[in-house]
Amino acid sequence: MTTSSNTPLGVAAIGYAFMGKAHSNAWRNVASFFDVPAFEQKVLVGRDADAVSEAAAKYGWAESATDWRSVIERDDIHIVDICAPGWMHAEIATAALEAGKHVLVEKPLANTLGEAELMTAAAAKARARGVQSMIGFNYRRVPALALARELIAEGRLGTVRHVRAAYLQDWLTDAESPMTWRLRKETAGSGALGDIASHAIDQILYLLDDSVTEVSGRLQTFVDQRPGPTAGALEDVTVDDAAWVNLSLASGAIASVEASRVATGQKNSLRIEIYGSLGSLTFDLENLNELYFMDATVPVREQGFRRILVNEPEHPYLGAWWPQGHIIGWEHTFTHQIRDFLTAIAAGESPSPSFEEGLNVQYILAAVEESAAAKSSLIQLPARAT
Ligand code: SOE
Repeated sequence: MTTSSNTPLGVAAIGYAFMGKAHSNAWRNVASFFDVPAFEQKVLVGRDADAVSEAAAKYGWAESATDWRSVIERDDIHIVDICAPGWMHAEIATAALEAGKHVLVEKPLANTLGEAELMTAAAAKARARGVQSMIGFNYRRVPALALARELIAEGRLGTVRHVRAAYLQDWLTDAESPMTWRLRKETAGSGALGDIASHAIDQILYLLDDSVTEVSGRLQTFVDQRPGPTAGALEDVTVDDAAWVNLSLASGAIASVEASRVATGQKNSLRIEIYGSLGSLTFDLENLNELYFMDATVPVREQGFRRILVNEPEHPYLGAWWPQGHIIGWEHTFTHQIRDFLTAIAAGESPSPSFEEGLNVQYILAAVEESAAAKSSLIQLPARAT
């Protein structure tokens, strides 16, 4: 979609729950810290008129609406930010792209491979008309992880041999915790696999700039039924509580991914360890301002994991925030994401991660499901462009 450079880009966000709130916060703050093209927070869309109107007023949106279809047809809307659950992504994203709107969509790209393929085809067609699209794997915008990618690309780890990634949460540990849309296959697609293993898999592809050739996986549901909205009635849980994945990468490296929403005591821990021939890196999202670097090229008597406080103006994104040592948090990753999305739109460039990159993650998720259903067979993936 082309706009004259002095027309502010009109933004609509769809969804106002957890992710809608995180994205709204980013839209609200980004221009105070980063040099971004002019935009206006026009409209927040949700199904409950009163609740969405209240959220719009709180989160800085000029107005609210309940019908996303009429919003994406509006001439004053140039960007659609989809924070609705996965089962709505394909329909909204394809309609918005066809209407010529730039689209940012939360991860994972879609609930099914078929939907993800349709969305990617729509994104490619729209891109040819100058309409951009991006998937919200926000952890690519953690400064410490962006720094890790730079160090790996500079060869500081030598040849990367293996990666261990684990995304662990515990909000479903209690068997009495009620049903939500996240626990039904038809609304969420999968459980810990699509919700959080997708982040870990995306990180592996991003950090190593690599692709996956072989997949094996295992999925486990520990609590099969949970209390539904009717008192005393239980509903079937139709997604996994935990996912265990092994990956072979085109470079020759191997990786393991563990994801769980029943890892008692773990709140939002995305741990990544990368081991190379010349050094290693470790990271934990619960301490997101820190990256640990072991440089095996220094004399053995001086070796050891060194803590880098990723909080200097030289580090990715950080020059825009506070003086050194004034740490940032989880919400800043969404601000960085909006900054990168707006900057790419203004430059007429395709932002990353693209829908194609989201689709690559989706192929891996589908292969894990296939492998898990077949009880531990190895699924080969064909070579695909990133
Ligand atoms: C819930 O498990 C969740 O909110 C994910 O959906 C997000 O992507 C992740 O950032 C935090 O956990």
